Amino acid sequence: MHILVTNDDGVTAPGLAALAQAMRALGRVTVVAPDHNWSASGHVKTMHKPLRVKKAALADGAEALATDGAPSDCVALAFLGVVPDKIDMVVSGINPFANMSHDVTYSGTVMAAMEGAIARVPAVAVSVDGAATAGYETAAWAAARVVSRVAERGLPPYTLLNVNVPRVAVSDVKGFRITRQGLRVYRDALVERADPRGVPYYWIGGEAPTGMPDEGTDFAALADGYVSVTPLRLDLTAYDLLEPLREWTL
Ligand SMILES: [Mn+2]
Repeated sequence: MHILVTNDDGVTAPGLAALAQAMRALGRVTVVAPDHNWSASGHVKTMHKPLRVKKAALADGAEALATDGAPSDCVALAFLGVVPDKIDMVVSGINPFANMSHDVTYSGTVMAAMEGAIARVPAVAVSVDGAATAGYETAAWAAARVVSRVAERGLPPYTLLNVNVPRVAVSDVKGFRITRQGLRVYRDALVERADPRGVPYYWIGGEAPTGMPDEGTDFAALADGYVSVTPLRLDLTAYDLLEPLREWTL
């Protein structure tokens, strides 16, 4: 199995090195990652400027390729020929701070995995709750568990798994829960200041988001000490709205 590993925090991020190490136990690993932090960059396709690819080193010194494109660009470049060998799976992370609920649309980590789903290979995104001050050991262990199962079972086309790992030791993980997206509560607040010339500028600030730990959700799983595994699909159609909208007789 040839696994493409990427992230949104940049090629030198410790979570990427931890993920690449865990994946090497499961197959051959190629790393193509952004040359700087693209967190919260969402799903990007760079079309207005050239993209460069350079040899780089992970935090542990292992070989990687770095690009000046977004996380999803890294995956697209790999499939379009920057990585000549066939890629069997895309694994993205390990992102510090969970990517749950509506976060997935902002997340460069999850959208890099989604680019893998567009390329029609199984894809997995991995994030750890909080700032990962306890390290990436638990998330790397959980990623290996999920990815080895995906390798056995496969995933339907255009789907991916979004994995969020509690910030506890491996021995304290209660298990794995298959979850749905919960409801994220953002607490963004606009900060308006003046630049040195007196012209106003804006900064999106505010407090860290929270979430509703409803039963069956990603938030509830993490709150209860479980690894959350949420299946996502590219098709965002609101199927329950198709018939009601037809009744509008536009
Ligand atoms: Mn990130």
